[in-house]
Amino acid sequence: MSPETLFNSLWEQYIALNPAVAEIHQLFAEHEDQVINDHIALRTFQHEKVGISKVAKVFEELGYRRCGEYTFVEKKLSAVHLEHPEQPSLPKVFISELKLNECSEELQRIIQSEVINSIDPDLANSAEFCFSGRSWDNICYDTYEMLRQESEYAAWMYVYGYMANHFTVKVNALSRFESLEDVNAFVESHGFQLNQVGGVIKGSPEQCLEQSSTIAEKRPVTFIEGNREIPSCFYEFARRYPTENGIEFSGFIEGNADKIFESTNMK
Ligand code: OOG
Ligand code: NI
Repeated sequence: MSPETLFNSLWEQYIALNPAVAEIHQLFAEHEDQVINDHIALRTFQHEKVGISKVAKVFEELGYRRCGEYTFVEKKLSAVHLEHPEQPSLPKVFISELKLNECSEELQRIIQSEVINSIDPDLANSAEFCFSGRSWDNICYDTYEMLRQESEYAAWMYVYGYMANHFTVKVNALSRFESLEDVNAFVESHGFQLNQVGGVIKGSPEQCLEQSSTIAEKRPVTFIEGNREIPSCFYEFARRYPTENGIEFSGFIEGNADKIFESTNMK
């Protein structure tokens, strides 16, 4: 699979599930020749069958290299980001995993039996794994609620599974917008809500990265108990600045990311 095919599959899955994202993208496309993606993000569980190594491998086989590591103590997450050294115009990839061994035994038991055991091992070893969505069925709303009390991340994964939970517009590459503030005002003026956790703009020019994101729209999901509306995916906007060496900062910032994760929270 070529990087173009992979990102295309991820994009199609993402906008099919998230009409608000498709609308926002369309609004940018009306004003811009092209809308460049800074990065995408994928989530998983720390486990040899499906962990970061499995997901990262898909990108590594396409020439991506691991460039940064991140830890989120409170959320019990660890993450890496990958870049493509030969094709820097390809989106960066941020992959996180929930450290199951730090979670309650109940959560571990549910994720192991309902999610991990249900994933076809061949699927987990394929490039398609990244956009396989939820390959387990009969999800239970009570279980979703229980997971959510402990980890919004686990609950989101239980419902949606493997997909890009966001794409990110690279603000630097937009010709009609000067600043992230301008982008935010544009998005809000069309009636879309932004994630306010820790302030709308996460980061600063001094940190060489400013980010904002929409709140994931709620989409209908079928549970054993019936249909419920559950936050799905969001859209992010990022502006990068050069570091002291004059080269654009290409990493991520734990303090920002910690808040961006919450764009898919139910509350
Ligand atoms: C990833 C959140 C972190 C960023 O740009 O810092 C992130 C996620 O929500 O899975 O995307
Ligand atoms: Ni992001």
